[in-house]
Amino acid sequence: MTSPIALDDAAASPVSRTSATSAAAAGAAAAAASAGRVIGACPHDCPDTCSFVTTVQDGVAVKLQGNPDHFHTAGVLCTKVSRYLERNAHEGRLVQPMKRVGPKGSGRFEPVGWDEALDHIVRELKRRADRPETIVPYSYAGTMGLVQGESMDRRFFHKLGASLLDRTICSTAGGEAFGYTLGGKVGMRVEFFAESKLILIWGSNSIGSNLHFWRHAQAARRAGARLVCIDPRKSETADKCDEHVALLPGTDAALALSMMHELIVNDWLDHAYIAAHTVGWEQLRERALQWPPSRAAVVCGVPETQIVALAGAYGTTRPAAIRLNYGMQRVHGGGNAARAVACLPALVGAWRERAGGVLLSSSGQFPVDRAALHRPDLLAGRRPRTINMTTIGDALLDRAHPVEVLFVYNSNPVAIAPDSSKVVQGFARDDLFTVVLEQFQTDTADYADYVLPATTQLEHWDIHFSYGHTDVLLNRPALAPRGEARSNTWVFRELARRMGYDEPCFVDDDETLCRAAYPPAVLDFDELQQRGFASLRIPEAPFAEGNFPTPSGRCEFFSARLAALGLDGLPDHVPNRELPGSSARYPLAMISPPARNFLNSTFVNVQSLRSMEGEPLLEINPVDAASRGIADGAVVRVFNDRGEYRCRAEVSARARPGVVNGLGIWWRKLGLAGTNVNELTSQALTDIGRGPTFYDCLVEVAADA
Ligand SMILES: Nc1nc2c(c(=O)[nH]1)N[C@H]1C(S)=C(S)[C@@H](COP(=O)(O)OP(=O)(O)OC[C@H]3O[C@@H](n4cnc5c(=O)[nH]c(N)nc54)[C@H](O)[C@@H]3O)O[C@H]1N2
Ligand SMILES: Nc1nc2c(c(=O)[nH]1)N[C@H]1C(S)=C(S)[C@@H](COP(=O)(O)OP(=O)(O)OC[C@H]3O[C@@H](n4cnc5c(=O)[nH]c(N)nc54)[C@H](O)[C@@H]3O)O[C@H]1N2
Ligand code: SF4
Ligand SMILES: [Mo]
Repeated sequence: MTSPIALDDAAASPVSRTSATSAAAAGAAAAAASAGRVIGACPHDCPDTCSFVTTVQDGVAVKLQGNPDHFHTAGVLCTKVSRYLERNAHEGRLVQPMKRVGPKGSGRFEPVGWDEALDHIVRELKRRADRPETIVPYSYAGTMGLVQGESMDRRFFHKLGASLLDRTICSTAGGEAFGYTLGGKVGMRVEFFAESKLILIWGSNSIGSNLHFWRHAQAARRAGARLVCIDPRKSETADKCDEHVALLPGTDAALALSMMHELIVNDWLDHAYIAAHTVGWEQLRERALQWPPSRAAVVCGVPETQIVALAGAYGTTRPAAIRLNYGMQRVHGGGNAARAVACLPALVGAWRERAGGVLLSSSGQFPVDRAALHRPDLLAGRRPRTINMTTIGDALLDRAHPVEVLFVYNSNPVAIAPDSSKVVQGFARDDLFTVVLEQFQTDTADYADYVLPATTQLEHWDIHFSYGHTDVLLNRPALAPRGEARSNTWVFRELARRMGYDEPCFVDDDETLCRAAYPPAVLDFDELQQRGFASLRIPEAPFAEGNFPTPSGRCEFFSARLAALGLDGLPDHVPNRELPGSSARYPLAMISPPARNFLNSTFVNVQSLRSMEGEPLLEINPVDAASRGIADGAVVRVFNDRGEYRCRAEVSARARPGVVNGLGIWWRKLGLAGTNVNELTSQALTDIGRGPTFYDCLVEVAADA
């Protein structure tokens, strides 16, 4: 693995080793191209996992394009990543280690050498040799790459005996719900949505967050399919569907149960499929019969006729497919809601065809060898405590079980974690030693004792899975690292060496880690090296004959595993903790879905993308705006007992009455008053999966005085 993949011109020109040497010298263990076209993978937390091609001239990236040879990418990148070169060359890139010189949060730092920074960090770690649990890693999917995201870092913290991190911030409610129901993050193949005749786009703004799926939905529509969007917000996707069901946030289980009611009373059921391939039908039937559409209409805040029509379409159209996304599980009952939706395809036998069923995430289909990457054996029998990343605010303020050292990478918790005022208070603790390994000076980096500069996807190796398709992608570095930036793996290798860890796994280079990610039998690594991607060999209609990866081998309407935990074995409607209409002081429900031109808090600092988003916005329905004297474009105060946040009101029918939409996770320091939407969200957890409840949040909005 020494030369870049040659697509055309690079094949003719010899690969210069000059930049490769500087890359290696900089510790990237990478052979960057000085000229040619290099195939990589988009690292972002997005279901599409695109393959991209970087054109390099004289060691400089001059073009980045979607790979036309990769079926799922189809030569197209989203607007965000088509600006990746702007991000990479950004003047704000961190290019040398820095040490804090001002108060925490002030963002005042001075440059230091790598040796000084790493030696100091190692001293702080060694000082806690008798209490390693006070050291906490904090990382998420800043890169989805298996190497830079979950390999050397995990090994290092396992050997150290640091606290474990429960990585719940996005998908555990729905993910575990699917585990209990279907057996894992498994389901339809994305490409077969193109053959469906009815597609329910449920809790997903696909045009913004899953563009390459939208392509298949459009193909289906051209062939006569009907598209229905189920979302409290009239999103860009809702605009383009045939129908929009604008339910209240957190009421999806009620909708799904009343759809089941209609399937039962009209006998739109596949009795043979239910008998052969499901568990708990009688109990589910009884539960669903308690949910006539008239009842669900009140709970969901949508017309009864719309529910009846939706159930009718689902009961009588073949093949019918559901694209579920994580937007619907960020509420108290998110796990139950995902379970209720996951039951629908089995009831109508949709799984019999490859264009029927449901897809939430495809990631469970990748046989990643996480034990080889993470090496949990390095814990050597120790069982450190686990910290839930969603409640990092409370964890940092817990004096009984102190966190003394926090090591943040691949995440921006000060911006993205709920209940920011607590998070900020925790990060501001003078007795907390914080290291932030980052590409940019984020809100989180402002609170670091040491900021360490990280490489980008154009500068390091990686290997990828996907949660929206079923191809493995390889990412080769196209460029030498900027300045003194180093890859995550380099940093943890160096820390391990300085700690005196002598296990051979701590010297694995990135190529070795790439190869360790998948068992050789499932992946043709040569093909991957040649093309940059390789498809998993998996069936087209995985559950046509049952064979669910659950304990029973069936779709588990009733989950004995949930019942054994003392939870409801059947899916139910579990209302929001902050129920719309339940509070006179805070009468509006706020959801805060992604902004189209940002990726979580990534890209907020990229000027061209920020210009497209404008300013932090709150969409509010004309009726709710009028009763509060709020004009379109006015600065408003959005508040609840947890805090307040200022942004601009957009008076718009994109918001349904009673619900306001705060778009995107802005960097606090780039917002209007130094806060963002998470100042308002709570640390309460979901029913299943210990996940966040960002969209279970009551607020009031007032014109700014
Ligand atoms: N452009 C862009 N793309 C992204 C992201 C981004 O920030 N920007 N984020 C990425 C990440 S981290 C993830 S996890 C994925 C998936 O990301 P998701 O967060 O699922 O993103 P969306 O597809 O935008 O879907 C969220 C939709 O759910 C709706 N919604 C909110 N509450 C409810 C509810 O109670 N019920 C229902 N039915 N709908 C509800 C919102 O209005 C929104 O339209 O997308 C990824 N892709
Ligand atoms: N209110 C509200 N809050 C939310 C959500 C919401 O919908 N509403 N969505 C939630 C969801 S779904 C998610 S997934 C989380 C996302 O939260 P995070 O996972 O924290 O995602 P980002 O905000 O994109 O921050 C990722 C950071 O990683 C850095 N990074 C990227 N690549 C590398 C690398 O190779 N090395 C290092 N060291 N750093 C790197 C980037 O520069 C970036 O600052 O946010 C959650 N927060
Ligand atoms: S963010 Fe998603 S759509 Fe955009 S390039 Fe990356 S994988 Fe593709
Ligand atoms: Mo996410």
